[in-house]
Amino acid sequence: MQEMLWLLTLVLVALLALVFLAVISRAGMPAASDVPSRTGRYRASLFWILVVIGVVASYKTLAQWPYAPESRTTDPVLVNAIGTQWSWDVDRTQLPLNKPILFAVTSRDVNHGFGLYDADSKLLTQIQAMPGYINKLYYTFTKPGKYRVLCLEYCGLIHHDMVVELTVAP
Ligand SMILES: [Cu+2]
Repeated sequence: MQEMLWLLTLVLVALLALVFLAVISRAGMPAASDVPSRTGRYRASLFWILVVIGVVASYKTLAQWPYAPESRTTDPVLVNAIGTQWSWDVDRTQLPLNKPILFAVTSRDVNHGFGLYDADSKLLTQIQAMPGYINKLYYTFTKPGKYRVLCLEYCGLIHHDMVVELTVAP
């Protein structure tokens, strides 16, 4: 398998090199045709349509990223969370409803991923837990119930055991 992939890579690299050589050999020649074609006429408008589609699609999809803007947050409830191989040390697991929470996240050893999940195991938000840094994650719970913090970054043998349960109540 490895051999076959290596040969395939060599063949593709050789083909790419041929394309480059063909382009280089034609450099400096006059353009094949300057007669405006149908696509040529609409090229500028097509370009701008693509730009608009790209901007709208980016805005729509990026807006769904699970990051709460810090500027909306006033007087948050502080929760310190420390990742260690292989557990979370969270100083507060009973959390209030509809109040901004500031998770101050760090690590004692290696990088971990602080992932906040709801009862249906849907990822709500996440941040890196890094030794030597305190990363701030703001989140406001709008539904009461059980939530879980899981490690999102593989950090060793018992990585899957890094779970802590949070309870949100009014
Ligand atoms: Cu971890």
